[in-house]
Amino acid sequence: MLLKRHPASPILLPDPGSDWETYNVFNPGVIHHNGLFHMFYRAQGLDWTSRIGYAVSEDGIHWNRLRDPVLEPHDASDSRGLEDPRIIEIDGVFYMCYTAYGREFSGAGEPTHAGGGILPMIARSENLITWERLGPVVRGEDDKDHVLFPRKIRGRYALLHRRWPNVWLAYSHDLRTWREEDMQLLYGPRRDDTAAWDQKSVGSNGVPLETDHGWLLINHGYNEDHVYKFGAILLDLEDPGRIIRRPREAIFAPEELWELRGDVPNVVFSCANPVVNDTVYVYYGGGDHVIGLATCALDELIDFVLSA
Ligand code: BMA
Repeated sequence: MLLKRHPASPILLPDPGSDWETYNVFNPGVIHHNGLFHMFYRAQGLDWTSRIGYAVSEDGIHWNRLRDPVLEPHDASDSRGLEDPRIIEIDGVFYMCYTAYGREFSGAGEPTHAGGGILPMIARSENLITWERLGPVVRGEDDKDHVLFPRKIRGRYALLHRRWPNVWLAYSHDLRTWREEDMQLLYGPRRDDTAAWDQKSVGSNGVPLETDHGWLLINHGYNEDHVYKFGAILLDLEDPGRIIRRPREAIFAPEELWELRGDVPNVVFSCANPVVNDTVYVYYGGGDHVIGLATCALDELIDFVLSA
């Protein structure tokens, strides 16, 4: 596999001494800013509700965590938890995409992750600790795994989001209004290819990487057996609605015990791939239980995608 586990993995574990991160820490967003790695991770404790914790590191491997979460439920729209943060910075302002899981929904029965109980949310911060909620991208559908591009494209903010089981591209002038006419289907699972690792569903990982060849995306998918793997995709820089390459081969798969077991089996799930000194740092949740790190040289990843 192209991505190699860092030998220190898993690099962050649940804290049995805490009430909100007792059981699971996973799926972190990470941004490298002013020489430090800033991590926002999903944590589940005694009430099994996801909160967003913060940790900081000089080397990306050893972390100092804040005692309290930086984001937690505040009303019925997110009372069941805040999940899977992805972070960008534009002009000194940080934006976090996260999934709110709540009780507010339109439909019959109880809300579930696969229904109207989730909202793909965007929040903003100027200091990484206090966050203001801007609002959701869409309402009333199974839509998550949303991630902003790290700069405006032709004057508008651009975002990838997953309308199950496909990935869509969307544009907005202000991050609050996302119009249906500014959205388009980008790619979907390889449904006709029964041997494909991404045969059932696909979604985005971390923030798209701007390279000379195009936007480099690391993405995820799963098959009928619900085994999560990562792949890579290259999009046109000025028109990310155009796919340049989509290799068939996966670049990472669950192999370690803490990826094959955990709270949910056979899961590697990533919301972060910052590049520092030409190395791609892929942070990911293993088994929805702990946080791992896998890396590769940016050049190698580009060569892999271009040679597909
Ligand atoms: C997805 C998300 C992730 C999770 C994954 C595997 O739908 O909810 O947070 O890691 O399922 O359980």
